[in-house]
Amino acid sequence: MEKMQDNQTPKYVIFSGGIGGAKLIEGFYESVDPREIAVISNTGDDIIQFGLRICPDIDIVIYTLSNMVNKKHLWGLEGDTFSCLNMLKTFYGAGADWFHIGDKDFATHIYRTEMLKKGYKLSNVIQNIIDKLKVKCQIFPMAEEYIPTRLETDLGTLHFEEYFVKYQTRPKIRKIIYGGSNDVMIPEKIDSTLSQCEKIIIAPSNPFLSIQPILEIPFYKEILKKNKKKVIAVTPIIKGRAVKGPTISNMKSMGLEPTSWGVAKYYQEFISKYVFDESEVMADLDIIIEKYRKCGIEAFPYDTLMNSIKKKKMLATFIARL
Ligand code: FO1
Repeated sequence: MEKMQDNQTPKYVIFSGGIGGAKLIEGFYESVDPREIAVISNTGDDIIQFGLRICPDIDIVIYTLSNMVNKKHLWGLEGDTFSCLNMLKTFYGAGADWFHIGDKDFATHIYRTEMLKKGYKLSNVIQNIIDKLKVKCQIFPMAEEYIPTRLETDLGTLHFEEYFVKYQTRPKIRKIIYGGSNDVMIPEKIDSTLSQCEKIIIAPSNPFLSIQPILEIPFYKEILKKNKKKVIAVTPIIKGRAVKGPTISNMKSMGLEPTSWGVAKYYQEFISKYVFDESEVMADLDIIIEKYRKCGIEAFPYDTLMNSIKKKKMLATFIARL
């Protein structure tokens, strides 16, 4: 492939949440020149623990691409220990360790928090961290500010991570309170990167809890609608089940059809292509394709279950060629 000039803008911009998005990003990262990739990451999961700024979705992508991620959980660092967290329980009480932060992981949060306190923008701090961890693609937070997603549930108003981790997604979500608004600061270069890239890919992340926090910032929804022609989404649902996480129950509580079709409808106003799982092609493929076409979406069946690096690369390569 042709050598990329450093000042060239990335070809592929991937909107991503945590683990599902990180798998597809890894597929791209291992298939094309990493400098052709830019990630726009949800930061609605961000949380302040023990006075430290944690960016779970960004860290999952960074640790995955630097091959440091915990291979079992797909978040946190491989081989991490938890002595610091155990000692913190002495001061904060037994329940203080509901969010498992490892000793090495603390280093990332300490460094990030210190840099933010010095006045650096989050996007600059992330750039610094990926330089130090030798990650070769660009990773942007969706906004410079701390704008966590909160959830109104039957247990009261919860931070996203309380819902997701502390209460293991058991609470019933009544309303999602997004932090995004017109007032947030979009990291520099994102506007030109989105305008000049070849493809914008909505990764197979939770549409409501990982992608919508980004879209709640009007700038993104508008620029996606304007560039609809180059927007491709990948289903996070295969045969009525999410690969991971509470997407199905979220869709039911939002009154949406909990299927890959339901997700495409949710994204309909700003996507022109959609990749759904080939295992769903039971009836006549033409009927399925026609159903999507009627909504202005060109749909493609493919193996979207990314349970090996080979399949992550195949899916990424398939998308890159659409
Ligand atoms: N996920 C969990 O299920 N349990 C945890 O204790 C946990 C800790 C954690 C610490 C740092 C970090 O960057 C991510 C962490 N995650 C944990 C993952 C995270 O909660 C979710 O995977 C994402 O927020 C969802 O995309």
